[in-house]
This record gives sequence, C-alpha cells and structure tokens, in this order.
Amino acid sequence: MEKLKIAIQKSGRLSEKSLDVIAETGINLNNGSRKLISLASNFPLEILFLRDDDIPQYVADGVADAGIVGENVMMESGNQLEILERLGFARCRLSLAVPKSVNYAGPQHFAGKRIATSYPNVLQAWLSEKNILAEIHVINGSVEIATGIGLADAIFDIVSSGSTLISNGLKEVEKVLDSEAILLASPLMNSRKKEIIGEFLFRIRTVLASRNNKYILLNAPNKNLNKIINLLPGMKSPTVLPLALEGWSSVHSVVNENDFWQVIEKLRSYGAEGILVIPIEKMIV
Ligand code: PRT
Ligand code: ZN
Repeated sequence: MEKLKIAIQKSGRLSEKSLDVIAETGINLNNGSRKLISLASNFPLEILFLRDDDIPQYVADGVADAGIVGENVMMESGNQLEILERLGFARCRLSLAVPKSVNYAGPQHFAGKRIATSYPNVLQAWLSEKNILAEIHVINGSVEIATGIGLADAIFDIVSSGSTLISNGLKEVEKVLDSEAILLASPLMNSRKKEIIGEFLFRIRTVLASRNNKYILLNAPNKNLNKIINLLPGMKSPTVLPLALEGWSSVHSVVNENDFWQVIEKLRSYGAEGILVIPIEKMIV
C-alpha cells in the first residue's frame, strides 16, 4: 500500500514540536522514538528522521514526499519547494549584527566587510540585491563569537530572543528573513500520494486552527448586543441565547488568539460580563 513519507528533524529544536503536531492529528507512530523510520499504525504514513539541512534536498528529489523544516533552511538550500502550511513554531529571524559600539548607518556599511555566517546563500542573495560586495566567511556553529575573536566584522545568524547577541556584545542591525517551521511538499508525488497529503493537510489545518482559536462565552447586555456580535463573528455567526434575567443574552463564539486581548478589552467596554474562555480540542475549518 502506498505510504506518504514525511521527513522531520531527527533531534533538535524542531523534533519535539513536529512530532507533537503529527500526534495531535490523531496519527499514531509505532516506534515514536528516534529510529531512522517510524511507521504510522492508523494512517498511510511513515516518518523519516533526518538532519534538518538534508530535508529540503530529500523532498526536492522525492525521497521524501513532504518535510517539516525551518524556512531559513529551505531558503539556504536553494530549493524553492511548495510551502503547504506555516506551522507557527520555531519562529526566528536571520539577521545581520555588528559589535554594539559600531556606528551603523545602513546596508552600505557592509561594503568590504568580513561577515561570518552559516547561511552564505541567503546572505549573498541579500548583498547582491543591494549591490554590496562583502567577504563571506562560512562557519558552522558559534557564529556569534566570530567578531569577538577577530574573525569577522559582522555576523549573519539566527536570532530569536536576541539574548545571544547581547551576551556577545552585538546588536542586530538588519533583519533579512523571518522564519518558522513549514510543511514542504515534493513536486514529484503521484496522484495517490497527493490524495493522502490532502487528507494529512486537512488534519494539520484542523490542529492549527484549534491551537489558534478559543471558544468564548459571555453575558451581554441587550443594548450592546449588536456591537458584541460584530466583534465576535465566530465561524459563521455567534450563537445568542436569552438569559433568564430580562435584558441580557448569552453569546457563544470563537476568538482568534492573535486578537484575543484586544477583543476582551472591547467586550468589557461594551458591558460584557462573566466571560469564559475555553480551549478548543478540534476545529474543522
Ligand atoms: O542537527 P541538525 O542539523 O538537524 O540541527 P541544527 O543544529 O542545524 O538546528 P537546531 O535544532 O539548532 O535548529 C533548527 C531550527 O530551529 C533552525 O533552523 C531554525 O529554523 C529554528 N530556530 C528557532 C532556531 C532558533 N529559534 C534559535 N534561537 N535555531 C537556532 N537558534 C540559535 C541561534 O543559532 C543562536 O545561536 O539560538 C541562538 C539565538 O537565540 P536567542 O534566543 O539568543 O536570540
Ligand atoms: Zn542543521
């Protein structure tokens, strides 16, 4: 029977969260531990555990049908593969940083400078686009110490909280790429595999929607009911039920995590009371 092969990182920052999102789709992996291959018992799928840097090429060649990898890694690999979904974890950025004492006036600062990085291709593309000639030093690991030891004038590296830069006396001066984990598809899937990945993607989107949304219940004074309904469009339209108490209604809807605090603040200003917010187990979008 045809099986979809999905490549994920063997061990590292993406591994746990990639397995989590797959587990939340209800797919059971037989030997969930990090073998080279893991078979699903209740879905036509197998997981290949690889180094993240190898994943884009394997997906491009069709050895894997899909893969979960950081967008930074795909961009660096030079394989422009179809992104089926952005998965919302492992968010980071690729940025240029210089010693904090440097007076930085703009991208031309990098002309003639030595820049240390593990991402030479992404960096070169950015420099070329800006017509800047700089010297790229490729190093793998501990890029952040390159300026301190006199190897380079600047670094180009992954930044998340920014604390690694600060503790190495550096400051971020240009953000070149925003990244997060992405689900990639191979251009070489046959029609059966396309069907399977369609079903897998539907499940992944269900998981992401339920992660990104909350169920909300509240009591609304009828005089502000229209405003509150407009604020909470929900999936189709909110449920409104009369309370036993005259002049009040109960409103049930769905609210997106991103707008959450803004919506809550407005609801309170419209006189909403007894607001309850509940996680959603599954949300079919
Ligand atoms: O062994 P393998 O090759 O598979 O793994 P790896 O060592 O290449 O990658 P890994 O597991 O370290 O990271 C995998 C992916 O996680 C990266 O390609 C990014 O897409 C993503 N990611 C998200 C990060 C970070 N956040 C991150 N903070 N990858 C690395 N870092 C490092 C960064 O290199 C720097 O040293 O953390 C430091 C910066 O963090 P802050 O918080 O101090 O700014
Ligand atoms: Zn890697």
